[in-house]
Amino acid sequence: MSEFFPDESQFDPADNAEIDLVQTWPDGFRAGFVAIVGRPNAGKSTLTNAMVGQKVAIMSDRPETTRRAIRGVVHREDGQIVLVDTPGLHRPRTLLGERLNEMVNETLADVDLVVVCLPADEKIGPGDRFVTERAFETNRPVIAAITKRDRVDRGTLTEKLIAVDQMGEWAAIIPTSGTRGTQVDDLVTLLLEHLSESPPLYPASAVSDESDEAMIAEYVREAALEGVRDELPHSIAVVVEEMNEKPRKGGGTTLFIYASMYVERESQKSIVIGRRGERLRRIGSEARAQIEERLGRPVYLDLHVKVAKDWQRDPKKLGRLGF
Ligand SMILES: Nc1nc2c(ncn2[C@@H]2O[C@H](COP(=O)(O)OP(=O)(O)OP(=O)(O)O)[C@@H](O)[C@H]2O)c(=O)[nH]1
Ligand SMILES: [Mg+2]
Repeated sequence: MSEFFPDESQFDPADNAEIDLVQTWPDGFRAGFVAIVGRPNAGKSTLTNAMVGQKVAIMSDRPETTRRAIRGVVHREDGQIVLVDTPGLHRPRTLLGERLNEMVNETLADVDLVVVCLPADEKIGPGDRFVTERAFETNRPVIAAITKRDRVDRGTLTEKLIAVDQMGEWAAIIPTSGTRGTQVDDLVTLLLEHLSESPPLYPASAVSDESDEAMIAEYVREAALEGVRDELPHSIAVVVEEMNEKPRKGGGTTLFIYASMYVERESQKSIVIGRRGERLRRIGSEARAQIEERLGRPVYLDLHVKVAKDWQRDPKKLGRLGF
């Protein structure tokens, strides 16, 4: 057993009750940062959540759902993996798109290992080759995860494995299904094998480094993405403006959350709100259910839809929306 304990000389013994940094780990423990990359919609966030065993990143069938590098921590007795789920690497059409790609490149510059997600049910395209090249340029080991394997038969999977094998010098190739959990533990084992011995990087209780506010905004956006088409998914951004506690009748408190949902045009606003506000109400109740589950307490969610004209192309507005 190795042990980490803060240098006692720095502490007054009376403060010992404050120390919550004691961590021990077995010999041979491994830890490191792993980037999860791939083109939009490849199944990166679904795979990340499956490995973490908890939802740290929102998922949707709309491309470019993930807009930040989201860290999720996998804890095992023999190691700890900090997964960094990234936005889908793509040919940018807006300033937002450029910033998302920059986030992927920054993540790639800073990890120990890279996983490239390649969906089993789609042919390898220029987008996949582009991401794969970026991954190999890191000079780190690169593992290919063939995602969504539940969507194809054995024959198709075999063809895919052969095609992927020819793309480069992979450290390993593994077919997975994030939704079914197929080979997800095997992927974790594989990742640990390619990481070096290291003390844990995060406390044993850490699952994600996302703040509650950031996660709340993401849950709202996820609910809003459902059922919208064309350019609208890209145009939606959500910001939590304010959160405060108010006493509840009969004791306890309710958390009041005030969030704004931004779209780029007036016409999009009416689509998001829906007939007689029906759609907005559905978004609100879906998001609220998820927020309550995450926070383990009742919340009141106040959602406003606002227009920030062409925010995806406007540096100032992007800044205000956190990009
Ligand atoms: N059947 C099946 N569907 C999957 C699997 N993994 C992901 N999906 C679906 O594929 C879509 C995209 O999944 P995400 O995990 O959001 O993809 P992503 O790569 O994170 O996408 P971006 O963040 O937009 O780049 C969603 O509708 C998922 O439900 C899988 O293993 N099996
Ligand atoms: Mg994603």
